[in-house]
Amino acid sequence: MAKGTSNRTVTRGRFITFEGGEGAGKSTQIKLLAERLNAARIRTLLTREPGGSPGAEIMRHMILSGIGALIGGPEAETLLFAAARDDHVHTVIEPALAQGFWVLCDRFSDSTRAYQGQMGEVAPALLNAMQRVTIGDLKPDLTLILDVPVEIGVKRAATRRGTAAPDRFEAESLEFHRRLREAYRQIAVDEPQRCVLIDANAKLKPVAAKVWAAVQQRLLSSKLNEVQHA
Ligand code: T5A
Repeated sequence: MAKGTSNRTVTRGRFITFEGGEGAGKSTQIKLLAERLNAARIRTLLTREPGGSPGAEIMRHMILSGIGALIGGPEAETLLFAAARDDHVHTVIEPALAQGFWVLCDRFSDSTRAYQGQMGEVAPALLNAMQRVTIGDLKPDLTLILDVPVEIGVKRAATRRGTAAPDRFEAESLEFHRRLREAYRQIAVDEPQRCVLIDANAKLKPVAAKVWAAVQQRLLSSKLNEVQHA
């Protein structure tokens, strides 16, 4: 073995994504989960989409301004999301997982399925092709879908926004948000091994407890045993 190298193998980290409609509480809950995992001595990386890498953060501004939809319609917007994801996956997510970090991502490919697939009515063939190019075999180990009634989510998002103008998606109709909620609920039904639907229509603490229970049940029990026996 070369001088200075080690034969210690690093276990790949776990990949957890948070999904849901506007104002469901994803950003709030993902931070609480990161704190709990860090307290359990699990190294975590908190990231988000669109964005999460320097290049993708630049694209985020373009996308949320609505320019993609304006100049090229839903397909062009889908390509912008895919370009941002490609950079994020290859420069941030995959390297972090390989170094053993648990990656917590605020929105990922299910957002494209729900928003552009269901709402933008982009053809599944284009969505599948983009998914193959950007994420390949990378699938979240666990996806937590936060579910709230549309009126509550929209109200929460408006409160958080204050006097700022709504972004491209926040400005959509209530009917849009209702169909979006259904799209997410369908993803949870279609992929029960990967997804857990969390009732997020409650105060912060009970929602955080449900998130933590799902992580413990799906991913953490074996990991905590490893820590205890280390
Ligand atoms: N998009 C994204 C696509 O169309 N396709 C894609 O492929 C991707 C990746 C991103 C937009 O891009 C779209 C989807 C989005 O529209 P964004 O700015 O990143 O937009 O914002 P969102 O992810 O949409 O975040 P939201 O605005 O929906 O908010 P969150 O993160 O769900 O909610 P959060 O935690 O910020 O909470 C909102 C407010 O509610 C309060 C919080 O304090 C905050 O003020 N709150 C609660 N209040 C009461 N009870 C609770 N339990 C609460 N939890 C939070």
